[in-house]
Amino acid sequence: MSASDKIALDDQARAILRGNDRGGYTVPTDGLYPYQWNWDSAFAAWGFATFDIDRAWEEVETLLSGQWPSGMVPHILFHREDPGYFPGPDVWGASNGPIPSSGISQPPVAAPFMRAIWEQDRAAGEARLRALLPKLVAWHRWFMRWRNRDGMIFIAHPWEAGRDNCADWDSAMAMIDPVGVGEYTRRDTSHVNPEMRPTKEDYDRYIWLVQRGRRMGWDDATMAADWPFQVADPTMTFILLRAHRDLADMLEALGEARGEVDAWIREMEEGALRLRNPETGFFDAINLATMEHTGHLTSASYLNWYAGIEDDAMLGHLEHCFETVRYPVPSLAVTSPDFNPKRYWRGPTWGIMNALIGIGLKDMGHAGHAETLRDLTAGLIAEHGFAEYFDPQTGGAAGGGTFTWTAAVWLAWATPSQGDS
Ligand code: 9WN
Repeated sequence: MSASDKIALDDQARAILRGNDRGGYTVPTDGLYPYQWNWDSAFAAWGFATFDIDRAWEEVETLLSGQWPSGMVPHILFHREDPGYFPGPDVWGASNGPIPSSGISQPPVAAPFMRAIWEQDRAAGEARLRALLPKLVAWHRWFMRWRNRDGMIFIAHPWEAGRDNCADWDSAMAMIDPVGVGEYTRRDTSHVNPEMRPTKEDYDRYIWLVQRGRRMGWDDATMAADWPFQVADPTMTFILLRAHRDLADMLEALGEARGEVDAWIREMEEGALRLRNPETGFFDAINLATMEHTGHLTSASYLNWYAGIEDDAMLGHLEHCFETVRYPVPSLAVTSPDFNPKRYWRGPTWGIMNALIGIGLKDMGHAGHAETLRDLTAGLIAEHGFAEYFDPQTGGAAGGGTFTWTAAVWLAWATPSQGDS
């Protein structure tokens, strides 16, 4: 990549973050996603930190300002109503927190990215971090209380994992009969080619679960007693374990007690290993209704290093993936009968997953693998733009364009400029 191409792409990425800034929070992309999404925002903050540290802090402060009294931090904050997205605040009916929101959470990448921001801004950022840490502790405690099964973290809705139509949920979704869901109008398929989005069968179940949560007042105890979709998820489990480690280190650095978080780490170090499928040897999800492994090798399977877990078999799978897939890491292995290169989380490559996998690899001493993945991701974005996700075989851009988290991943991780410093 020439120096001028690199500068142009860095400029473009910054312009995307600025363009998606709605004042204190960033939307994932204009039109398709007009609200503040939880893990998108944490990525956005990481991206902002490369050129506007104050704006980076502000992003996570706004996100955590939507925290519910239970500690839960919602997956969507509906700051200003927008008819362009379905389901909106009226469908969720969740008024449990200070800002209208959804009733579920999303992968807690906030702690790792807040640590990255604070490490660049130790002196000035300390007071801001100190104010936010209790909120992070409360959110992590909520996961340990309401989404924990033997040290594995489960999701109560496919949207909670952030990998909406992933094959990992198929067996649990098949157990739901979305009777009475009624008529509704999707908005996503008017923004994006329907072949790149979840099917109507998926959406009927997504909305049916939302209607059920709403009837239960999104009350954790009521939901825990009778909830038909619970899948232990490698995204949530590996990310929360990593997030606990970063949180504990930040608490210690600021002179706060870390014992409670250390106990969670120990519990999850054991729990995360339960996600290893004894038949295939790789990490996958478990449908808690049947206790069966789902049997799918997904991009989330490779988050073990991000959680600080070494695994030779996963390294072998990754090397095979590098040899056989032009633009890794596909959200579902290309050899799977369910692989679809265009349909969202059933095949496409996502820059955010690559960044998390790459960070983990580097942290665990696999610098060569991390660099390969970073170079391939940089090439993908440079050739095909700041898309929401990409066809892993052709690199073709898919989903929404001018995407916040792809721009953030570029600035904070993929851009060759990162190697300049
Ligand atoms: C539902 C915003 C979000 C991401 C998710 C991604 C997609 C929403 C949707 O977009 O989900 O939450 O309507 O499709 O799957 O990971 O946070 O970018």
